[in-house]
Amino acid sequence: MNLNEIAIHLDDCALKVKTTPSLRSETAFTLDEAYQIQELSVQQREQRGEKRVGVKLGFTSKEKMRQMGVNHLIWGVITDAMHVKNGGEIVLSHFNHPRIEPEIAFITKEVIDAPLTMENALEKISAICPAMEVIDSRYEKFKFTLEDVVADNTSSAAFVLGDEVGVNTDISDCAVKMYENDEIVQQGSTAALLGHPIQCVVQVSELLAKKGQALPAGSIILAGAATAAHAMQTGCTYKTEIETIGSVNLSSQAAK
Ligand code: OOG
Ligand code: MG
Repeated sequence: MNLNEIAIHLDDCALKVKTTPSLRSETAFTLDEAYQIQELSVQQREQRGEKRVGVKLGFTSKEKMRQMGVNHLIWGVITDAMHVKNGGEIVLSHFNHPRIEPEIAFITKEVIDAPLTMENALEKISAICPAMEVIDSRYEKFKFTLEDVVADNTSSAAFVLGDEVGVNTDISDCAVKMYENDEIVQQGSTAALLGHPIQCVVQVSELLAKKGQALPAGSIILAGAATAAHAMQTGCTYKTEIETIGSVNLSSQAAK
């Protein structure tokens, strides 16, 4: 398969809720080529009318790296079709094997097109929100190489944002708790995100600069999970509470 055929195959798996064996074993594409495949697969979504609304980072915490055995920061594209409203519903039959992650999100105030530092990154941000990401691998058993997962748009599937707080909120070390109904299923701290979550904005700025790309004002940046991801079950409410930042929730339903 050439890069475009791989992109169409992965997009088809997402659309039809199917899995595929690792593609890397068949075609030895590089990490750069994996990002080209990702871009081509996002273009498939755009052809169906989806709009880009921001980017997401993956493997920004040690817990996530440990869980998946991938030791490298990655990024992907999120679209409007992936956005679920706070308190909304995830239909599990739309996904292969969805997992949920507690995250935080940054909303950008100005275009980002050059490298930022820890000191000036917040100037580009208008608000911060508690968030959760639903990831779903198009690979069998959620097993992939670094190149595979990048090609698969870093397992992007859905996300939910809670109410915004101001940029002066201290987000450096806030306790994170994710609940399935009344039970805590994951917990950690925002400090797990590259040492300080604002570092996630810095990383995005560097990735953009390296690619000569710009992220428009009003975009969402999902900073990555501070804990391992949790496999979603039917008929549950998932809530993430982040100290001083706030909470966000959604529920799961088998089918519609
Ligand atoms: C890749 C996506 C990782 C995160 O928050 O670290 C990610 C995966 O684990 O399937 O979204
Ligand atoms: Mg994530």
